[in-house]
Amino acid sequence: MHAAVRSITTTPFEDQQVGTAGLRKRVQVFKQPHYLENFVQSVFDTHPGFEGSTLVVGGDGRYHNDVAIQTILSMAAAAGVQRVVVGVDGILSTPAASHLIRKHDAHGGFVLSASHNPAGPEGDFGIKFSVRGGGQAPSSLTDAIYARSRTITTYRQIDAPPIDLSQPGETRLGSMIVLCVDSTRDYADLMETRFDFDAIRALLASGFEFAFDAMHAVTGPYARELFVNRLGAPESVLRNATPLPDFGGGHPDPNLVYAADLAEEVVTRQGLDFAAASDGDGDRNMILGRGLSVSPCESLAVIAANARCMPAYRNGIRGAARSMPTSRALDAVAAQQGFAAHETPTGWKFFCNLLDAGDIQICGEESFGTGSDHVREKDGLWAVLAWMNLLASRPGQSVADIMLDHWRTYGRHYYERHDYEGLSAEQAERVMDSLRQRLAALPGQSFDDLTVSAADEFAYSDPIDNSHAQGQGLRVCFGDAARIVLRKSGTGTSGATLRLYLECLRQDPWELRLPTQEVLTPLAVIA
Ligand code: VG1
Ligand code: CO
Repeated sequence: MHAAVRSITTTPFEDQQVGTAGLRKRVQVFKQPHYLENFVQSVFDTHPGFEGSTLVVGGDGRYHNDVAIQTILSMAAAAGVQRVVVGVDGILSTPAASHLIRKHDAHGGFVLSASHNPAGPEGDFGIKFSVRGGGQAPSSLTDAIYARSRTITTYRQIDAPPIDLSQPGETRLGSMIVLCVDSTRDYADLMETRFDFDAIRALLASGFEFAFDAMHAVTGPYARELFVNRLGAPESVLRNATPLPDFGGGHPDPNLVYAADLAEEVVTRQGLDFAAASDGDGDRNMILGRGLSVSPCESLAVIAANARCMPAYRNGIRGAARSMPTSRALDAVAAQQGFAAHETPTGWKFFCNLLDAGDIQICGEESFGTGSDHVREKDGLWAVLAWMNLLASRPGQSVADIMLDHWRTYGRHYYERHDYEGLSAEQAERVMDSLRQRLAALPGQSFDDLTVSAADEFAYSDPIDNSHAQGQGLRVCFGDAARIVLRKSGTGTSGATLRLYLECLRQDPWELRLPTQEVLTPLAVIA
């Protein structure tokens, strides 16, 4: 079928600068005529090489996903893309999309998601562009896309009716091939190469009580393929496993606030051995054990400390990385085990060069994100399987046993993040500025029994491509004992959010099981 390419005249929008993870705005903003088109064309104009190549497209299934996908398909055909790989119904989790980009050696991919932000006509929408290799576009590229979006005058589409994406199979759009795939199979195949599925199957068959909450978002079908079809668990382990365009009216952010029911069942009522949840686009994870929740910083440290139990890392790892605000629990493991520990700015894209170079195998963020070198995004279900693999390798031990053992070996980094939402940009800047002004004078000053050892504004030089990222958050260190971090969020869609991160290390045996609040309150007062 031949289809005519149409050039459509447009005018620029001024606000298409991406944040920590893609361009994220209210649905109403994305629904404006030309808004999505301008951004997508700016990508095609800025990042050459799409002609004759493969593109991956999919999203978390939220409201407006279907419409946006058809727009991108028609623009891809006009841009001369040879083949688009798209998920059935246009659905792909963020890690599954990264995997498909790698598997098909695609030139790039578009993932439509605003992660855990609420969906629906009044909710949020977003788009992330990923490059070959499956990682989100680096800042140099997103800056160029932003610059292009401010001068754009036309975009191109082809004239063709929408494509049916309800079944796997191949169709044509103009001269472009649209390959619609069931990505749950590809994804589960990848997981089978990373974990000891036999051991996990045996664990699940041994009376181990487990639940996974997909929060009505993208991971339901992936979780069914993994836990039910391949690992033999009953369907009843799945909660909220049907993706809904409005996420059931919920807020698919897997934490103790938004996954409160699951937390109450496992942590308070101690009703299950192990439970987990994931977010809107499937890249975040929450880990719960009978009677306790595992903080993401510690989950990262525990997974890295026990990497050898996973078949992929039988011989150990060369290195691991954490985002700057993530607690130094990982560093304590690295120091004892002798692997490298890297500290990068917030946002998964900063891990990608290190992963590509083989310098790190495992990485994570305090914001419920953990992952490895199997893809170039954080991966919620990967983290859940990593924990199951770990539990399977330590028969008879509970999550609580594993944590206590970990704290005895490495100490416990008590940790908390406080979010100050709904601020004006000026208010947020003023708070940042007042601390920024004081940084130089802080070292040597004492607060209670803590003395500031270093205070600075975090900047990062990428060791692989020497790119530089400045203004990545303010940090005040009290040696290894404690740390305060303050930074501005880059994922909001209205107003400004400040995040305050508090961390305190305790190593004495009697200090390993204190209430987090009790340990951190003095530090909060100092902050
Ligand atoms: C937040 C988190 C950050 C994460 C980002 C994207 O960014 O703090 O660690 O990488 O969200 O996560 P910010 O700038 O608001 O602090 V998401 O799941 O898109 O899945
Ligand atoms: Co997410």
